[in-house]
Amino acid sequence: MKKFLYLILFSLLTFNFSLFTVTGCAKKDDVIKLGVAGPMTGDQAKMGTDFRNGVDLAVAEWNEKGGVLGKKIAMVVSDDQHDPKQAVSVANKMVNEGTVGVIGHFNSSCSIPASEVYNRAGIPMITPASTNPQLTERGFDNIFRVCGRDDQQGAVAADFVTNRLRLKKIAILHDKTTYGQGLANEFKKALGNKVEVVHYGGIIQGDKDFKAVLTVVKEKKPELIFFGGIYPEAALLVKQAKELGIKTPFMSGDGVIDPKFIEIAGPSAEGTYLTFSPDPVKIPTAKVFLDSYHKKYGDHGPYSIYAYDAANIMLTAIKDVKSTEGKKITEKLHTLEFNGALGTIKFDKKGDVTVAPYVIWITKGGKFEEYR
Ligand code: ABU
Repeated sequence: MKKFLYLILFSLLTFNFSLFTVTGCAKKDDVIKLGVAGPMTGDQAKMGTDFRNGVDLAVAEWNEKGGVLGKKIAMVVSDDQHDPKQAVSVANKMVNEGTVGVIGHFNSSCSIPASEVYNRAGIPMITPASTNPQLTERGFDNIFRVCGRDDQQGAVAADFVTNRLRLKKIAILHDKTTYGQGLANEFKKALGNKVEVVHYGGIIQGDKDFKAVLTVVKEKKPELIFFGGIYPEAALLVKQAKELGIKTPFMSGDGVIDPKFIEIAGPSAEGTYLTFSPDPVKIPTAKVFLDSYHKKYGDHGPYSIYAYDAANIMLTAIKDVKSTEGKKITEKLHTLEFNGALGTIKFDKKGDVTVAPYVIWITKGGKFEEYR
């Protein structure tokens, strides 16, 4: 009961928090509402928090300069709990609340169904992190992403495994989600017939014991285990593989690059590979963002900077068209060349970024670093 009451209180607070903080005693219509949606609670809450902080920083900077179109910006935070049904529900709530644009969601399994709601309502959505190709393949002109796609990162991972590591026998696991299974499929497709896939199968997201499936994988003697999924399960897989005496290298995608992975996996995380975009610490245009973010929220997460740029892109489009009309903002987003913390971002006709550079990362000394 106590937990239930806490959840209700949290939902109320997260949904309206910034509205209260920004507007004070202003009327609701005196603000422009920008939505931010992702997993704000539960085992992926770190990603949602990174989104919220990134958008919060952008909104604070705009509000310090007077807001947009002469109004203050209010951030409307929504928790989808990485549940597709909940994502549709919060999308409907945000539409009904009069949100003019949405930064989110995190999970492709949430972004895809939620984007149908935003598409019907004509509200532009920019996801900082949903990488499943399907998101931008349905002809929705108001749906955008500032990250790359899994067909791009799957190809980079396959190239690394075949041409750099020169491996011949791979096991592939996934978490049966739109993202996890989608990435596993793209990786497998890109491997072609250059390697033998000795095991391909799913695990259940939320499970805590993967020793049965790992024992099956061990018997097949793969030279690498690839996992399509998110850090909570990836960390347990790596940890339990080590406990079973599996020395095979482990590789995954962008859903795993979070300090929580290393925290949960401990020393077993050492030497694991993943694909993600280049380190923002090495991007000169990201320095101001990183300094401001660290001062206000502490360490940045992998997608904090993406959420920050996505919010700035949305607000710039609103400013440029001098309107909060979804159709006008959407049209502007398709032509905007935005110079932000990540560098220059431009969208193609589908709503994908025109440049999506994926690189290989490795965990070394308890930290993620780009692999050279
Ligand atoms: N791209 C990483 C995890 C988010 C998603 O696409 O589901």
